[in-house]
Amino acid sequence: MRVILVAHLVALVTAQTTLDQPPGPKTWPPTSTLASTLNLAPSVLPNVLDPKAPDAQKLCPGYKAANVVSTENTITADLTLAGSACNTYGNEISELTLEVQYQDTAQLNVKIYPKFLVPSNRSLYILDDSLSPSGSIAVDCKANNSDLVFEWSNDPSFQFRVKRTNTDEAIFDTYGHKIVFEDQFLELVTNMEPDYNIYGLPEAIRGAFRLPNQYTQTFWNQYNEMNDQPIDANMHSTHPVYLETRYANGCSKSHVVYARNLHGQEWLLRPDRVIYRTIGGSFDFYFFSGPSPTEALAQQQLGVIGTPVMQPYWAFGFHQVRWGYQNWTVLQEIIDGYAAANIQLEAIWNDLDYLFQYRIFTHNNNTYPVPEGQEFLERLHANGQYWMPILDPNVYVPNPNNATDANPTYDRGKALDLYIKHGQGDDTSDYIGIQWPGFSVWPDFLQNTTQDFWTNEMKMYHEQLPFDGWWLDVNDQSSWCTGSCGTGRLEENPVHVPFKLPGEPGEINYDYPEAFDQTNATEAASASAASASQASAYPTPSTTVGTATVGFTSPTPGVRNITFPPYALNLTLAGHSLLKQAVAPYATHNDGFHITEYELHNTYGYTSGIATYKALLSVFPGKRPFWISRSTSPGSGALTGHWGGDSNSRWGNMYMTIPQALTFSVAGIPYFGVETCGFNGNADMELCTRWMQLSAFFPLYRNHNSRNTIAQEAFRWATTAESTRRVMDVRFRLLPYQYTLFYNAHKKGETVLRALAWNFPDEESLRGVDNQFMLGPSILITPVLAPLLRSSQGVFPGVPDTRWYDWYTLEEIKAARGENVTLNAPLEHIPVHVRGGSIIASQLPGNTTKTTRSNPWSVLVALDGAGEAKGDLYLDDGVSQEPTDIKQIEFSFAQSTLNIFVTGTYHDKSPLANITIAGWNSGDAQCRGVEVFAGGKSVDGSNVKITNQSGALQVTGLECVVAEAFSNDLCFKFL
Ligand code: MIG
Repeated sequence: MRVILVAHLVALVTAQTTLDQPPGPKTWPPTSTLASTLNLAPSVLPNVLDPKAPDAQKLCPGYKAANVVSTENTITADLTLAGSACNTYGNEISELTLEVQYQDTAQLNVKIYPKFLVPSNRSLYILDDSLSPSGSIAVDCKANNSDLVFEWSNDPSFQFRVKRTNTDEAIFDTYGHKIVFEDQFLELVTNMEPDYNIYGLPEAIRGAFRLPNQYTQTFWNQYNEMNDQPIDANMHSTHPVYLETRYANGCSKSHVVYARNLHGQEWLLRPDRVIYRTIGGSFDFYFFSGPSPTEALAQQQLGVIGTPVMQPYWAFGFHQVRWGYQNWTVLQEIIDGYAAANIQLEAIWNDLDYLFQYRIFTHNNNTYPVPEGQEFLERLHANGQYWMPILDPNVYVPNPNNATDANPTYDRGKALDLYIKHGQGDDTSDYIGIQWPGFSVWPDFLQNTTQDFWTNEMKMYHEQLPFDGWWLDVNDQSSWCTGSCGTGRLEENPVHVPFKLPGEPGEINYDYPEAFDQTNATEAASASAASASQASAYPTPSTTVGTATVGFTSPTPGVRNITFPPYALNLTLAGHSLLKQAVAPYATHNDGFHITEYELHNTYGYTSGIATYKALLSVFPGKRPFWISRSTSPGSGALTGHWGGDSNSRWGNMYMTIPQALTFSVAGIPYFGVETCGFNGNADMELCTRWMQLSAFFPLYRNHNSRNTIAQEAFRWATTAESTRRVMDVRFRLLPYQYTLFYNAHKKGETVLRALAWNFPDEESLRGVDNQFMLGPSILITPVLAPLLRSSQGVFPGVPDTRWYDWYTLEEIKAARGENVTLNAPLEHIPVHVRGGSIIASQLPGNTTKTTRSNPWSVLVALDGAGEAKGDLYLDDGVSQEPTDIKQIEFSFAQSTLNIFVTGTYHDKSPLANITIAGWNSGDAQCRGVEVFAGGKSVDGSNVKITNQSGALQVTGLECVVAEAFSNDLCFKFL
């Protein structure tokens, strides 16, 4: 077996690249050979799982710092190898540069990179700004006014710490560990305090938001078609960033650590340390001092990765999609279904079905003909609704022997020679893998011509079928064969993907959520019988894709192996291969240095994203691009949102969407949502009801389903429909609030979905809470996350100092600190609470965001213990890229008076109808009347009605009193 394996390897591993010799002293590549003690077998277990794997910390010498130069805001030094090279998983680099920058009061950057850097050193590819944003020194930043301080020592080898200036506490500390820097392996270890609290490192599906202290996160973007939603594993996106919170004496401090490197990598969380390993690139750490969690997250966005893109208002409506909507008529039926059920629908989305044989920028002439589509879209747009088709970045290569198989999009790209190259042997031929349409190529978004190509394709398509945005799928660079498998085989095109599609014989899904056998015993029994007979008819469902044999190599001096690097990342795919189900690591870009996917794989989501964003700006000049991306990396939040895809219709998957969403808040991508009711498998009424409730509080609210499972649109079950109508009412009333949160995120780096611990940072018992979450500072959601329950449980943070009100009844909650309160939650109901001290402006919900935006306003004032509250509201036209006409409104309530302070000129035509004050009764006198002042003058308020119910004061009829809802110096005095 071993012999066969090795033979395969020799055949496959032809992608070895010789490193270029750097200028300067010939100390690198090193002359020493592999330490014989390492004894790496050709095929070893992934190192993180292999107890016998060489330990670079023990074997490597580390570095010594010399020639240290400090300025008022930088420190630089030479780092020289402190002994003979260990070459554990690559060639050790003997001379490095240390560069420390005090970039801002709360931001410190530590870089370590090879001293002799030449751009063609592909294995050492230092992340260019065009691939991910970086930070720089703020004009007036000096080391002596920083919140952080860099400390280092050479004893026994170079090590460093980043400390808080005022407390001397180290937030990052490599003391006692070595720096390991090889061409295919970098390692650095930071000491952690016992029982540490860290959050982030997306993308992964995990059972907890607070990361375990024994956990490994691998990053290599992959789409595992055979194993949807692997838990705790690498997924589609790479965000090497975490937030750490430390509690002491009833207070907390938080900081963010961001390691700017997008090579394949691993974060090993261990009880007393975090071990950071990458298979290339450099160390480029950013530290943000907080000290509150939301401050630290804002600093990361403002200082380096960029603040989130401003979404159009309609992004916050409700979206419906499924794989399997066969034609325009079906789309119309879905739209009509929602209208008949009186459930809001903002946009109808298409999966691959609308395309001609899955080829991008085409349409299926039989099922999605253009003339019918144009009529359909005209109707849709006239109703204030939108169409969002799917877009994949791969381009189908036509069969050269079949003239009718032409693909003009391919031809236009080919004429510009902009596809990613094969990278083996003949460097000029294209890399041809397999994607949905068959053998396909991938645009190389590093080339300028690719932007023009992408923009042009989009514009031409829009002239035919005026789409409103895209969801860009599979830009994690999935390819379902190994290597450039289409080379020499194009006459077989269009080949079927090398696995069965959902619904094809043997792939019929009989899965139902847990407890379905109790709620629907008969149907569950017949599904399980059908499932058993399918299993016997198709005993060995195909689970292997491609033919690569995978093994890992011993490092060869001076040579690197980018197909099977010596350090094996713990990827989910068979053999932990970098090569499987994705464009191969040796495929190259046309950038003059022929940079390989080994370096750039995890950046494809970002580069395809920039191209898509810019192309959309050309299609819709002056308008905010609306699109979401399957694959993201630091910087993507400034372009797009993300969907946590392909979830299973299971209760556990629904719960795990909360930790997943919160990790994307850490990564600066607030426009996040999931496949509501689950993608794979059949949902049932109860799961779909609860999931529609939960997702209603995620910024992206989208129901999506796979092919050939049972339909799960919100109107399919009467109870789900009723529950959705109720929760949609809450969502729509919160639209202005959510939109304002996005504006604050965009302008100031504030977060949208928040962990309870972020809004109440000193309450240590909240550090692991993820069965509840908050939308902004004021709205607390306590969803039902398990079957058969008619209640949910949660805590009310901040009590007794903080008051909480039930959203629906406005009754005040009575809860003790830390008490796990059981809340009544019949099927149609999700518990939602408003935090005392908040003011929220709402509009009466219409059937789309558009109609909602012309409805009257209400203001909810939720009083705190002192009888006060405040809030803000941002308004603009909802679509302009850089709106010049905006309005910002500050509400404040104190001493029984609501004051409204307005800046900006945007004119909103809707009147203010109602004011509701929650918590009015406690301690306050009964209200007898309200006096309205506009611009200091009293206004006749005789039409105003005042009612007082369950502690909430309702003032109605204001629309006749106040002409414009929010004008300056408007003031309401409650007598
Ligand atoms: O290979 O288009 O996450 O939403 O339905 C990727 C088919 C397949 C993955 C997306 C999912 C979509 C599906 N796609």
